[in-house]
Amino acid sequence: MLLHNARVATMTGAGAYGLIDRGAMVVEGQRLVWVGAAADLPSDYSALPATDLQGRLVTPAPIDCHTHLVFGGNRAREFEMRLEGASYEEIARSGGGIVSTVRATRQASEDELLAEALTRVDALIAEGVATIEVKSGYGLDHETELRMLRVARRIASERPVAVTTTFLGAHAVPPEYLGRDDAYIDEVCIPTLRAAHDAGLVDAVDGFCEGIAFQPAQIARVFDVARALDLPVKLHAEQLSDLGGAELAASYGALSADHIEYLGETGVAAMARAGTVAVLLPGAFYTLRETRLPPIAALRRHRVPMALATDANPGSSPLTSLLLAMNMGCTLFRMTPQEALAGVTVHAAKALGMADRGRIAPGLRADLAVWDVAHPAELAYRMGFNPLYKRYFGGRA
Ligand code: DI6
Ligand code: FE
Repeated sequence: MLLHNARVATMTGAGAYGLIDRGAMVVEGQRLVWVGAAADLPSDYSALPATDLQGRLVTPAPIDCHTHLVFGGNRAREFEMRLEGASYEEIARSGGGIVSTVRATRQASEDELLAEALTRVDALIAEGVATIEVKSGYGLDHETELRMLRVARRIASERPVAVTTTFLGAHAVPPEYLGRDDAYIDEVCIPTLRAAHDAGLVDAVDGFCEGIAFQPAQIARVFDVARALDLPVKLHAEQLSDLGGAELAASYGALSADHIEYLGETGVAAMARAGTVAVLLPGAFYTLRETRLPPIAALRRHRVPMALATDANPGSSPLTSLLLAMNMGCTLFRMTPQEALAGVTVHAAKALGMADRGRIAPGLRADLAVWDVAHPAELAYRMGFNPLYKRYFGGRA
């Protein structure tokens, strides 16, 4: 198949957006086999069935590389409590927060969790998203953690989207282990990780390194198991305070360190050395009315790739729009529109360790988004507007 008459933001090479003005793409099966200026199209491709994209912009299909979109219930009441003055940490310490979603998730059946998750997945797909990372972490017991991961896997058979799963057993201490967090790690989190891995349900391992969650030494015990199982790691680090989480993650060669508002220069340098991606989550920054900005200047200086994601979750980021996350990345974090687009394409793919997507180049998956805009900066510029015209997932419209 030939796609032509398009402006193609390849997100490759050195130029802005890797833009090809009068571009064409050749797709064979699920893959791109040729990308370039229409004038250079080899003649043997010119007889292929062709689609005229009428000058529209084509980008790699966006990738949401950090979500918690499988969960039961919602936290609208907690939203009200915060507006009445309670802080996110106070609510968490008084038995609300993540633990309240754990209660609702434990009570929900697999089918109920799937049906609710699909409403959020559909919102992402409507913006062209083709790959979604989904975390566990609202079960915090053997049975419910595995149920969440099975639901995450089922999403990919219910919808034309790729899903990567992340085990987040070290997300919070469940009520039955209150005050016994080490016992939770050893008796529940680690054995559940092994079982989920045996069941083929785990692509990566995450943790929440924070005063209201787990200490670096506890995260390290989970990461040691991940390493033994040959699973990549990533970490919720420096979201509310600086515990040295990003540096710890980097020492395990982490795919990414996520949130990182409180990250300092040494942590940034450690990430640069390890090739760890910075996943920035402006939806949580916005919802929690955080004032400390992630260290964008230091990340740029150390050439740490920056990804952007929704962090879709019922507490700190009830956001299911990656376009809005791009807008927030620019307006709140002062990222450039080009950084924002790279953040949901090439760098999001890197944050997931997926080399076969996130750019438009021969050999890569034909996951493409076609937009009714003239210039890629328009994607991050508008708010609450979705200019998606068409989406290709593995070459299929
Ligand atoms: N940090 C977050 O922002 C989410 N998880 C985490 O470790 C929030 C999860 C929640 O509040 O339910
Ligand atoms: Fe998160």
